[in-house]
Amino acid sequence: MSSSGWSTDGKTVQMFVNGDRTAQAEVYLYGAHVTSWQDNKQQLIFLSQKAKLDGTKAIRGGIPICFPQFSDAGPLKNHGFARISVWSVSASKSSPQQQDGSSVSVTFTLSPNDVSREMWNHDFLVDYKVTLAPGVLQAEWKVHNRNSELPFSFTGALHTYFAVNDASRAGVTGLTGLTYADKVRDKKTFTESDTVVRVPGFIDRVYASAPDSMDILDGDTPYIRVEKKNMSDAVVWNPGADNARKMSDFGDDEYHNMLCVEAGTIVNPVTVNAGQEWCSTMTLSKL
Ligand code: TA6
Repeated sequence: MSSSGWSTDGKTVQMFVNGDRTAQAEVYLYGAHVTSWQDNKQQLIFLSQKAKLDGTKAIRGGIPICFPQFSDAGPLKNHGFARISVWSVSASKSSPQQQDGSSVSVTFTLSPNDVSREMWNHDFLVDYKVTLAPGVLQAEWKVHNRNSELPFSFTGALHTYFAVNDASRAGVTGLTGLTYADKVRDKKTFTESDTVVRVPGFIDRVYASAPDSMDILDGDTPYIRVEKKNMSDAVVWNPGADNARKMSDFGDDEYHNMLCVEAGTIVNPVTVNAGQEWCSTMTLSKL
């Protein structure tokens, strides 16, 4: 008999599924930030040993929520304010509940705060539902425009840091033929010619109109599938040695053990009219 459930200490939410295949996940209320996803005891998400977990800066690793701006694609702070805000748990308000079956979902909610009003003065509500099941971690995020009249536009991404044994052997499939902006080459655009995008060291590419399913390879072995709905673009990032040394919350050698493959809406901002909502999903599957 499978059992599943969640608990919280007010700072983090621990989610679990127990059965013939166990799964666990951890989410910080700061940033609604997934910091761990273990499937059958294998850690699939990278978290820097030097990550700040005290709310003083964005958590390095896990799944940062980039909203309402992706990276430096606008006037706001890099990746916006969602990942540096404290979210609330909007699932059942009562004590943690056992949920039948072999999956558990917890929904986190963000509404305007002093930081967001300073940066981006809109009346918004973001719901972020994390679902854990054997072999699967899913994030569904909804952005509601609660302005009375004004539409708003945003860019964003789920900036997932995957744990890999050796980034130089990792790869990403599904990107062949796409146009990408290459931050390593002054954001000039190129067309992807490789069937498998490998990680030569520093890589930082925004692929436009990426497919809704991409596989991360460990060597030539399929490792994790990234599926997205209603997010048009994808990012592949590894800081490489030089940038790793410049990040105070990232170990000098940690770039060997992580690869970011991000689902996002980056190239063309999303516009949400007053009273409307935008919804997207990212599903990660252990292959
Ligand atoms: O998603 C890739 C990227 O935009 C890189 O350009 C790099 O800046 C990375 O995000 C990390 O950004 P952060 O603000 O978390 O250091």
